[in-house]
Order: sequence, then structure tokens, then C-alpha cells
Amino acid sequence: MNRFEIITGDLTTVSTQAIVNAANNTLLGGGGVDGAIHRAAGPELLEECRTLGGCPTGQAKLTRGYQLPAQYVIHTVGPIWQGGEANEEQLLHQAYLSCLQLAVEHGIKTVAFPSISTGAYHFPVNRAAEIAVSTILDFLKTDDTLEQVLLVCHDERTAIVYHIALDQYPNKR
Ligand code: AR6
Repeated sequence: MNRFEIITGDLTTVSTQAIVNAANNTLLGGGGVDGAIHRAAGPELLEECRTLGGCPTGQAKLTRGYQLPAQYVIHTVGPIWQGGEANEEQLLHQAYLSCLQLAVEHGIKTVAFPSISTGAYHFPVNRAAEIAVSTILDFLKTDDTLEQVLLVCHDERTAIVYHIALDQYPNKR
């Protein structure tokens, strides 16, 4: 079985041990996948998020999953695309890496990501996919505790771009 898979669907229905939230610096909810996660988890998630004091871009924080099938939510903050000269690529890499490191620290074996930063934050999907795929696959080479990492695309068009990035790894970084 491949430890990394790209699927199409709704992240809030995925029953990996943890799902990743593409949040904002406040961690107090928003639209997109963040809004969907908060709706599905119920109000206790926001209560716990209020205790966290926000999250810097590129870092990650863990909460319980409440009414979600997932036991945990790993909240991260991807960069807002500003044209490519504001360290966006490194920050997106750092966001994926922080989530993977936090998962391993907590003994989490299965984790599912959304396509971080490619919605409201307008990061170009093809470059974001290359960064996501290479960060996850490079990490899995160094770690033998994570059993499954999913990249859950909400639409087929995004999934195709991620599949192309996977086909091109490791030749394109
Ligand atoms: N399951 C999987 N993917 C989803 C779902 C879902 N239920 N819903 C949306 N997506 P975005 P960002 C996809 O905007 O760009 C929020 O307001 C979506 O199609 O959710 O990191 C936060 O509070 C897109 O491909 O996240 C922040 O303010 C991807 O998830 C801001 O948006 C990411 O889109 C973060 O922006």
C-alpha cells in the first residue's frame, strides 16, 4: 500500500486520525475548508481554538476533533499569495512540515491534508501541489511512524494537478 495518496472528496468526512485545517492566524474560523471543519466539529472546536492564542503562518497547533470522524484537527496557516516574492513557497513548505512533525510528536499514524493556501489565499495550484507532494514524500522517507498521509482535493481539477505533481516527483521540486 502506498503511504501517500491523493483523493477527491470532503475532508470533514475523512476518518484518518487527524485532519489538517487550512486556517488563518486567528484560528477562530473562516470560510472554505476552515468553515466546513468548524461546522462539522461543532462549537466545542471554536472553544478550544480560543485558548490557543492564534498561530503564526507556517506553524501548526493541535486540537481535538469533537464531532468529526477524525480524533484530532491540526490547524495550520498557509501563506497568502502576494506574487511570489514574499517567501510564500518556503512558508507553504513549512506549513506542511509543521503538520507532519506535530502528527509524529503526538503518535498520530494517519493524517489527511487539504490543498493549503490554494483557495481564498490564491497560491497557484500547480506550484502548491509540487511543494505539498515533495514535502510529504521527502518527510515520509525520513519517518517510519506515519502509516498513511492523504491529500484530499475538493474538486477534480485540483486533484488532476496534484496527480501531475506526484508523477513528476522527484524530478521537479
Ligand atoms: N474538503 C476538502 N477541501 C476543501 C473543502 C472540504 N470540505 N472545502 C474547501 N476545500 P481555502 P486557503 C478546498 O480557501 O486558501 C479560510 O477562510 C478548496 O477548494 O479553504 O488556505 C481560512 O479561515 C481549496 O482547494 O483555504 C483562511 O482565512 C482548498 O480547500 C483562508 O480561508 C483551500 O481553500 C485560508 O485560505
